[in-house]
Amino acid sequence: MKRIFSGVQPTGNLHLGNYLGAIRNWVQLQADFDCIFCIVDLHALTTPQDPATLRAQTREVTAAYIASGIDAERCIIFNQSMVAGHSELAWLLSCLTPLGWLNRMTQFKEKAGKQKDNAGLGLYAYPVLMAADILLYKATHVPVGDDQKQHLELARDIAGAFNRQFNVDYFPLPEPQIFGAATRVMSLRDGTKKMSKSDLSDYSRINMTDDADTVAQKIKKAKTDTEPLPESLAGLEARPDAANLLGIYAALAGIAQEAAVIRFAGAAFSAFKAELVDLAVSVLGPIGAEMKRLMREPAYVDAVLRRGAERAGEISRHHLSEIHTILGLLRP
Ligand code: AQP
Repeated sequence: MKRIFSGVQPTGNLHLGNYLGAIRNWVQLQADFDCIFCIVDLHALTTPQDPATLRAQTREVTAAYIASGIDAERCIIFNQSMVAGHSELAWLLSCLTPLGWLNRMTQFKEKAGKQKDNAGLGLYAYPVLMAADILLYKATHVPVGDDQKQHLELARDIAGAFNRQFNVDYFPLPEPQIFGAATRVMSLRDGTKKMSKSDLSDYSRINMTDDADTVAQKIKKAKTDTEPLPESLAGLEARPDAANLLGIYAALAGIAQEAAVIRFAGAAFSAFKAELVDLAVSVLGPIGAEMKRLMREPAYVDAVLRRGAERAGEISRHHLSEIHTILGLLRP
């Protein structure tokens, strides 16, 4: 059985990068995999969160999954904290994880910055919780963006260490699920930085719930350079803002970036941006509208999460009982 596990943190401002780089791809996976899509609220707690906002954002991510086309019957959709097995397995795995492995994680270094001694233990141990998320369900494949590749490697190392230490073939080593046109969406204000929820400027990103006027404003103001668009892909070198906008166009249109370059070869940014606005609004408009509708029905969204947590909890309990036995934890 091929099983996918993936998740998004409910940290607000879901954006076009989250959609094109993650959620949209997951929709395609439903046909071929047994899919578990989580809202990883425990991961969100590695940075300070306001409780009421966290609850609202958890519902927002759930709404984004459903509005983007993830089928809550076919897949399991739930929030991580509803299944206690994630925290428990994270502890069990943390006892097998050498500090040296965690010390190599670049995301901790980036997020903790110079304030390393003040960063929480949770932020440091984040990759072990991520390994637990995946291994709890014995997921075989994990769709990951560039930024999470190192963490998936660690999950594989931890799975291997467990199997070796207890001389079992219990955890499958999860494979990265790579997509043909992996999309990394960059900031609209700086084509060298990834589009991010936590960027202070709302103009750096297109949010999944932005209305048509806002999308148009943001694209019009997106950073460009003074040259017309290039005639070939090679002409995008050293032009990160142009490359980003053409990449977004290509991803939204479902074409290769080279095809987008050819379509707009020699065009002025103003003409290209007008077409990009129309395309972005036509793709995101219906999804954003459906998200807003679902967010007005929290009881429905909560019911989806509860049902998902029941289904995930069943798998989790079954695996944890096997893991306890392997570890020698008595289950009288
Ligand atoms: N800019 C992006 N381009 C492509 N994919 C992206 N993802 C995030 N940003 C981009 C993918 O979205 C999924 C969920 O990400 P996450 O919520 O777990 O957190 P993140 O990767 O940390 O997202 P942000 O926006 O960058 O949040 P902050 O600002 O809080 O750090 C992942 O699959 C990710 O690859």
